[in-house]
Amino acid sequence: MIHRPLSRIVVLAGGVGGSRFVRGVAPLAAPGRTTVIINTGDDDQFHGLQVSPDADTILYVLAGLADTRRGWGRRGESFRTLGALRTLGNQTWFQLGDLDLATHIDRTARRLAGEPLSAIIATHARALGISTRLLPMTDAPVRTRIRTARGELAFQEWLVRERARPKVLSIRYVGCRKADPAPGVLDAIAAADVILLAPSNPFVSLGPILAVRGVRRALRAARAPIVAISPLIGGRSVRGPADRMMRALGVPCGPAGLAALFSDLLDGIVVDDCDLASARRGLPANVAITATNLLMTSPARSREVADVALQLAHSLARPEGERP
Ligand code: FO1
Repeated sequence: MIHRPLSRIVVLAGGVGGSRFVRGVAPLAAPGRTTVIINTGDDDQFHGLQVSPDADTILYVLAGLADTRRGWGRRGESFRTLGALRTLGNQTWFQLGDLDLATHIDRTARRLAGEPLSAIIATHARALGISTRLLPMTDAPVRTRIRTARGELAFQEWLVRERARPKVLSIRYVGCRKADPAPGVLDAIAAADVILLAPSNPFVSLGPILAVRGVRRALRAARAPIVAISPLIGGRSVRGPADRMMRALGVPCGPAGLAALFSDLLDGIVVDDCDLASARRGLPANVAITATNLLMTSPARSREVADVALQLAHSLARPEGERP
């Protein structure tokens, strides 16, 4: 079923939750009508290669190439090159599979030749037959850094090397003040009929996107309703460290805490069935709430969640003018 075929849908996304949600939105929209604005704060360099984990995860999921059980990388790949790099004395805690490496080699070569990241992601999407428009939040380098009691770490050092164990004291997005949105980002937000905040980590997936110059302002000015999908079920993140981060940073770990982080933006929120009562108690009256089973364990479940989010957003659409 195609959802309101002419609606222009913008999704802000990052991480595994983001990719699972985007896999549900894409088949419900007409080709070319969905734009995904992707977090690049997780990007880093390994073995001299430029790695963009969230862009690649979304690319592989939409192309049907992802290792969906693991949540990142490509299905059926081996790690022989990584093993050879280890033999040569390199650190290999960030696992890059042999097929995934092709993406990083090509991205790095194109970057060195002067192509911006947005053009490279568009080339990769086209090559893999993806009709959804994928935009990085910015072409400029923005890096999420995590301040912990053991010092400040790059995001992947904290998440993968340290297994998200050091307690988070604060988070910063280095470079965001100088980062302009990638070409097409602000136009897509302004032209959107529906804007969805994917069930991604609010601090390290959505936070960097909102910190890029002018993005939050553009969202506030957008005529489209903005609906967030909760990454939490019963106070726990479905995957990843969002719940621990919220607690460490003193944000209530539930729909109310999430809504507070986006209070200037939200028109609606989709929560899990088990969180409906607490959402009704804790959310401001101007945020519409709907509930469903938020576990996206299959493409069909992703479509169901996307369908609920789109229905809520369409019910909140204002035909004319800016948000009140
Ligand atoms: N996550 C891990 O937990 N361990 C890894 O070794 C790892 C490698 C990796 C390689 C490429 C890629 O695109 C993603 C990778 N991820 C890995 C996932 C990544 O660290 C995070 O899921 C995202 O950055 C969070 O959004």
